Amino acid sequence: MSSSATKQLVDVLKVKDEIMHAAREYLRDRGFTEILPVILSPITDPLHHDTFDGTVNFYGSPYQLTKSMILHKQIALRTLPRIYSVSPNVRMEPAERASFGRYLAEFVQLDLEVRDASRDEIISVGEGLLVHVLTAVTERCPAELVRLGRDLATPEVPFKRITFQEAQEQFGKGFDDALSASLSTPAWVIDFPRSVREFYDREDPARTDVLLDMDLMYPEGYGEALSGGEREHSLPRILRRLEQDGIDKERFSQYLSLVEEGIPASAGFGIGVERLTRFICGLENVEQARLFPKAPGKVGAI
Ligand code: ASN
Repeated sequence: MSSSATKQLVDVLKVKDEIMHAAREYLRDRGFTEILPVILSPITDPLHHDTFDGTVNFYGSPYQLTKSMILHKQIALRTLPRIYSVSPNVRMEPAERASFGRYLAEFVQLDLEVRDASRDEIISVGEGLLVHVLTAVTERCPAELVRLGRDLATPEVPFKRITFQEAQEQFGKGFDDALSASLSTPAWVIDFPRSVREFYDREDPARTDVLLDMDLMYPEGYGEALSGGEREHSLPRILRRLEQDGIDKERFSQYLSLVEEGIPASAGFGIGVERLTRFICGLENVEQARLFPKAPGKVGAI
């Protein structure tokens, strides 16, 4: 690595450290408890897009590397009302995605969930968290930001909202990049159609093809920041959604037994730590946001 790249990495890692410190500070002040991440489990997020599964032979049983902690977050809320985890995720995306500059095959999500929360409440947690982190980094890392050439503005809340349908009408299919490039402050995309998201995102009772979920988009073309929403928690609705998605319910048998016993209603989101670092530091590629990056398809990285 060149000495200028090494110097940049030192600043980026300092900013990332401050991001995590500020995020933990914000969540702890609002009654969240940090839970330790799950790395191996017979169940994980099925995701809606292509990834190759990371399967480990766990004493003769296939266990998967975590793709997101969503199902464990729902179960954890049986024990604690407001939780978050700094959760390593492995998503072996198709190799072409490395060229987009925002995918890592191994990344970390700050993944949170709140019992009995609505989407609006969780949207305010997301806005407050981002504003707190941006303010803290601006105050505590001024020299690093100057060296990185980044002049950050703290956005005003509430952030603008646009529905999935409006975004598609204005920016076309796969609108993320065009929408993000058009923004000068972060904005929410809400109301995704059921067909493009996972079985755990809750349907709007008034419009069953629309989900009570959301993504946050960064401005300036940095793309998606986070995904989340309200969750399905009733067994019959979850079983119906699994069937509609053509997913064999046996794959989730341990989860479904716990849902049958009862899991609470909830809402939450997961925000990608490296993407947040990339946005705050103004980096070209998310691979510059961590030590030991593993980009899709790039075999050999340690
Ligand atoms: N962590 C996200 C959520 O809470 C799910 C994901 O990353 N697929 O909704």
